[in-house]
Amino acid sequence: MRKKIVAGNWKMNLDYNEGLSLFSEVINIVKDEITGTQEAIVCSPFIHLHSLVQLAKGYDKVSVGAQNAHQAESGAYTGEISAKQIKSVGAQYVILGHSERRQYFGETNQLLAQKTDTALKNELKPIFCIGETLQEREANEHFGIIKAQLEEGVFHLSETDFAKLVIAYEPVWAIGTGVTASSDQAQEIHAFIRKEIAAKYGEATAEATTILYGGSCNPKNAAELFAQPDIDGGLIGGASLKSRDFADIVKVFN
Ligand code: 3PY
Repeated sequence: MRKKIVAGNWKMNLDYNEGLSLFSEVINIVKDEITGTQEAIVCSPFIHLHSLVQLAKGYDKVSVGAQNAHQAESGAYTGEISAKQIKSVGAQYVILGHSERRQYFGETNQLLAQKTDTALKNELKPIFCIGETLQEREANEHFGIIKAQLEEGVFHLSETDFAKLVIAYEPVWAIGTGVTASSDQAQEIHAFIRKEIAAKYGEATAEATTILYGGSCNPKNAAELFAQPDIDGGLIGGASLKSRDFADIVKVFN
């Protein structure tokens, strides 16, 4: 059975102490609630990573991730952070290709392919985000856009490396807008993503790939979304900043 994951994306929120308090609260609420093949991940700003990893020790179903990493191994890239540095503090995951990175920092599928390679080389597991804009959906281009994001971003990987990824479908029109894709709309795209993975890597890999839904996912809509056969959890924005809300979403799988 593939792994169910609820991952929080704190984005550029919370100072150091606020982050530690929130994470401690989250662990306290969810520690006994995570069962079976389920995992809770918190993707924090870089300043929190080391401390969160320390707090998560002993809770093997709670992991920590970053929200971005540079494509180079190291070097003169002022203000950037490498996959190796993230790995060195014990984080296990990294979000790559979030639509805010694509939109505000010009990240392309080609750049994200390089970032994915470097993250994997440094034993970080990418949570690779894909999703269409409102204009692309209205122009009925969403399937083509998703296919290109997969083909150009991650389908160059070997089957073994691809199996280390988590895919997150985040329709751009649902991010930070309060608008959520309906469970039918999300399921339709998740099934499409799984079909594309099957065509490239075979049924077994497709069946084993965790595909998360992201975009205004909250305690009210999570149960219906996660009940869909191809939705294996969520990448949670705003609701991950409130311990109760995040914990309630984690508990959906119980
Ligand atoms: C959102 O829910 O807004 C997100 O962007 C999650 O990554």
